[in-house]
Amino acid sequence: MYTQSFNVPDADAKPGTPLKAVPHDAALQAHFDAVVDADGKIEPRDWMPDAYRKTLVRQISQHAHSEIVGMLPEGNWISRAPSLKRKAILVAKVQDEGGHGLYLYSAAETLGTSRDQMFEALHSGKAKYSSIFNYPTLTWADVGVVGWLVDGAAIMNQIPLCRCSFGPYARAMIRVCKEESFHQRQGYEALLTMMQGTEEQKAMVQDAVNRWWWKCLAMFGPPDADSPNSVQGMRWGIKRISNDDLRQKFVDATVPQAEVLGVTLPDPDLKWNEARGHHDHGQIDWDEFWAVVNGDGPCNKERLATRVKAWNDGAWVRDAALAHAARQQARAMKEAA
Ligand code: BYC
Repeated sequence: MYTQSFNVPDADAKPGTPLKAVPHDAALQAHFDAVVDADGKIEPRDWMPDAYRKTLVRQISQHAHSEIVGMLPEGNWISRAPSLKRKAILVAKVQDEGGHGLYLYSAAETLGTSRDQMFEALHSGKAKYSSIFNYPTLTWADVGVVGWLVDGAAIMNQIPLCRCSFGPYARAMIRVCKEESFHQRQGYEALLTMMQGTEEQKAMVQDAVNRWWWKCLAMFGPPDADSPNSVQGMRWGIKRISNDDLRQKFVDATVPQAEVLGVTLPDPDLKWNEARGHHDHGQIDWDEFWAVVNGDGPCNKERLATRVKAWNDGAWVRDAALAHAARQQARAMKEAA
């Protein structure tokens, strides 16, 4: 056996068991199903159905794009942060998001898609990224609210992904979630400080909450009944909790935080339902969500143009790094000869 890619499945596969010689696809499929059913991990070297690979590339690359585009609304406030402390925190947070993008692009690359292909899809407008980053950050309070609510929603969605059936994605998410937790707390703490300030500052926080709340609820994706990818994603152990259930968990977790903060969540229908043991909430505007996903949000064009410009402006760095690597390789070969 020369490489792991020639490995094939055991008859009684256990999670993490290396594959051995494979006579036909049915055995491969059976091994894959057994690993997934046993909550094991599928690794890049393992056989996997094409549709599983495609779904992962779709989700992980969309996720990576979201992290990179997600640097923009907050990055926009770095030069205007109100103190050195807030600036240092914000710089660290935005850098973290860039790092998350890089782990995720690396995880997607293990599935055989190149980074150039993924960037091409983003820059040409073919690829999706989270709807939430197509809204503007109008005031300093938006930076706090993005940390509290957007990162809070991201954590809710991403903690189950730490148990995703695809090993590289699951492992990347463990570190991402730890960092997201710091992001959420720094946002909440910044808002707590503002809520102890002047009436103007309090009004600024409430205004930001009013503008972001519904967008954050939509972030979890369409209702389960209208989510074409959910059933298969859950069958494959990629998604562990449905869009609606995650949204509900987010609402239930956020209501008491809003009370401590002293803000009102802008939904007259938001109330505790004793029978369900959850909060009921009002209707999300799905027409707006789909308009934004399809390119018609307030900032879609600006976000994409900024990414494309950053890519073009960075061409000389990539060229220089490649030239340097080629020279080093040539020197190493000469020395070895
Ligand atoms: N925005 O069948 P569904 C972050 C699309 S990073 C845009 O439910 P699925 C952060 C969906 O892609 C946040 N599109 O799909 C970063 C699908 O279209 P395609 C990003 C959305 O995949 C920096 C169609 O709607 N997090 O938080 O089963 C700073 C039908 O949906 C959205 C991730 O990417 C949306 N909100 O479930 C701060 C997490 N929702 O692809 C914070 C990983 C749905 O069929 N991704 N669509 O053309 C996931 O968990 C899942 O992909 C989703 C959607 C829950 C997002």
